[in-house]
Formats: sequence, structure tokens, C-alpha cells
Amino acid sequence: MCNRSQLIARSVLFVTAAPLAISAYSLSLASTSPNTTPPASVTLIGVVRDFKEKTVAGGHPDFEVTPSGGFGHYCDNLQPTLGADGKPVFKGGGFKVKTQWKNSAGKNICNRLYNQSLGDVRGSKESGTSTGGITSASTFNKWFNDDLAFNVSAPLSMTLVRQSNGAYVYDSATDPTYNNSTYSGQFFPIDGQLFGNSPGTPHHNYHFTYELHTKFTYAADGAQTFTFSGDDDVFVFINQKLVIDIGGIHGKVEQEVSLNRLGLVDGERYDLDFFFAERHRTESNFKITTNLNLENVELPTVSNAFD
Ligand SMILES: [Ca+2]
Ligand SMILES: [Ca+2]
Repeated sequence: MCNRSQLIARSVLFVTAAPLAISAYSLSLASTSPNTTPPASVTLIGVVRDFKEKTVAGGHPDFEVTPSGGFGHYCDNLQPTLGADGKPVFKGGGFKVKTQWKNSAGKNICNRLYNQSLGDVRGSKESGTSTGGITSASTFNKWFNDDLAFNVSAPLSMTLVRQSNGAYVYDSATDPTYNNSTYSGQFFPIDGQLFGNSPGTPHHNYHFTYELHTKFTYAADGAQTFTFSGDDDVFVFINQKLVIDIGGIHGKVEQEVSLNRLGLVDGERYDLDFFFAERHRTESNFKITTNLNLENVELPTVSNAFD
């Protein structure tokens, strides 16, 4: 096993942000005067888990699979509340999205948050149910939990950069690590690492998941939003409730959550738990946009990598 300092040092292998950036942000949190200039960037540390596709030895059945209903955006395959262990729980019985649920501004929203009184536009479902290529609760449980039979894990940092409008953005299309001819703006954080790259062209390490736990303080008058755009599956929980549900294997899909919909208490701190899966070559798009002041929480535990 590695000690904590070794893990921090090694995490830098995968990221553009150095731990120094984390220290700078931590210092800024200590000073909470309203006149404090917001940090120019926020670095959050999560866990990446590498998988192999279903057809190779040691492969996971949910990776590089074709869902029974075909490729596309699926919803309602998870329990609407995080499990007691802080991980999402599969329930099945979900559906493939035919047309998106939208808010009055035309932004896609999670069907669970539909509220006619807010001017939302109701979406529609394809007929029947489908899990979106998730085999079972047992296989889904491996996505975000260490299991030597299926995955290896490592810390992975992500730096959100403050924009002129005050929003923080992490976008693989513009991040210096990926905005080049090698990656073409695609999110491949573990190329040449862990299980290594998949065969074929383009030559990348596909088939991985990313898990991030962070906190923020709710401001009722802050017009706070969190938006994800990308592929494949993304699930976001705020205050343990599912608020972004972009399940399935699909091209780039965006969904936004307005914090004012969630019944939160002004000035209280809440958890935001983020879960991503890259399940199908060749694209991997990843963009977070938020005006929340996300806080880095404790260094995640990784039990498998580098032992
Ligand atoms: Ca992989
Ligand atoms: Ca993909």
C-alpha cells in the first residue's frame, strides 16, 4: 500500500493541477469575508476506476455493451436516493428518452424534477423498459466500488476554472491536457495507465468510471446551477437525491439542475456526489459548468492502484 503523500504525488501523473492549487483554495476557504475574491480555480480530487470491455478476459459485462433498447439516453434505472454507503444503487425498470424534459429556458432537466408550475416542458419515453446496458445490481455495484476482479482505482484530480461570468468550468474540449492533437478534446485521463489502452484506433484507455464527492453552501438568491454535458452515463446526487440522470451509452447529452428546485435551506452546506462512466469507444466528452463554490473534501481512498 502507498502512504498518503505517495498517492498525492502520484495523482499528479494524471492531472494538470498540482497539489499547490488545492492549498491555495483551502486557504481561501479559511477567509469567508464576502469581499474575498473567489479563487481562480478549484481542484477537486476523485477516484478513477479502470475496467476492461466485456469481450476480453477479466472484462466487465456493462462495458462496450449494446443496450437492449439500443444506444441512447436512459433514465430511472437508479434508486432516487444514494445508498447508505454513499454510492448509487441500481433498481432497473428505466426507460429510453425519446424527447428531453426541459425547463422554461429550454435546458434539459432530469425527468424527476419536472414541475409544470415552473413552466417545464414534459419529455417523452420510448415504449417498454430497458436498463441502458446495465446487466444487474451486482454488476452496477462494481462501477463505483473497488473489486480486484474487475477494476483498479487511482486518485484523479480535476481543476475547474473560473470564467468571467463567475461560473466554474471543467471542459475536456478546452482543458490543456486534452485540447491537443493527441486527445482532440476527448476525456481520456488514464491513457497508458492502470489496465492500459484498449486495442484499435484511436488508441486510448476506454472503459472507466470517475467518482467525485464535494460540498457546497446553498444560497437561495444565488441562482445556483450545476450542468453536465458529455458521454456516457452521468449521475449527480445533491443532498443524497438524484438530480442529474444521463444514463446509458450515448453521444453528448446535457442536463442542468437548478438548486432552487431542491427544497434546500439557505446558508446550509450540502453534499454533491458525482458519478461518471465511459462505457463505449470512441468518444469521451466531459464538461462540468457550475456557479457553486465546490469544496474539496477528504482525499479519497484507493485500495487497488500501485500496490
Ligand atoms: Ca479501460
Ligand atoms: Ca464514450
